[in-house]
Amino acid sequence: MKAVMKPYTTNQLSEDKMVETSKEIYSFANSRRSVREYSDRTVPIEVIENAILTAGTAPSGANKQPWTYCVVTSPELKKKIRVEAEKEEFVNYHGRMSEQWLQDLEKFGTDHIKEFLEIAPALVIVFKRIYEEDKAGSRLNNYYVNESVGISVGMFLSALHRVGLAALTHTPSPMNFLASILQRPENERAFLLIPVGYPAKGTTVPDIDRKGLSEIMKHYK
Ligand code: IYR
Repeated sequence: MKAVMKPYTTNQLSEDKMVETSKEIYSFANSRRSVREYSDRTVPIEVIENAILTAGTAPSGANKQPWTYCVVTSPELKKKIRVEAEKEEFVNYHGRMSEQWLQDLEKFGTDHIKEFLEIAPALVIVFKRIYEEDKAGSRLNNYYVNESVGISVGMFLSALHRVGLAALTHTPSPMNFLASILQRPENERAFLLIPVGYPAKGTTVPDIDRKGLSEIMKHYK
């Protein structure tokens, strides 16, 4: 089949303006932190919907858009999710994670207790769609699913940060319980659980550093 094309152009800026804008974007991105303590203040659902629409603009393998964003605001479901997540995390922190892993996490002060799963006004559970089904029930492939969903979540987190909301990329592991609780179809696998809300009054974040440019960029001229 022949590709159907349409014209496209980018927002053209002067080089000075590009440099200035890129610095602003970096400075803003660098102010984002993962938050583990939330206020119970509700968030307009439209804001979350728009952030999900933003996430849905991510590039994906063959434009298959292999993601489903489930938004949980029901207190009963949040409680269920917390109970199941804490069961798994208890086992993680008491034997499933290596000594080295536990040591690496020390500076974050995390443990198996996940209060934020009940307090944050919304839990966004991102599922990757490992395949699709056509009307006859035959399997259709998706491609580069982890890469695609990872990029999409990055855009989601940036959109939330831009409107002043906090989030956490939480990975209770294994995450199968999320598909059961939310009754997701067989082609979906939980990818990340993201509490969304306002930071709790007076919350703090670990005092950690980001790598410098020379550590994360190698320029081949
Ligand atoms: N999933 C656990 C452990 C954990 C793992 C990593 I890697 C982190 O960066 C943080 C925590 C938890 O959420 O506590």
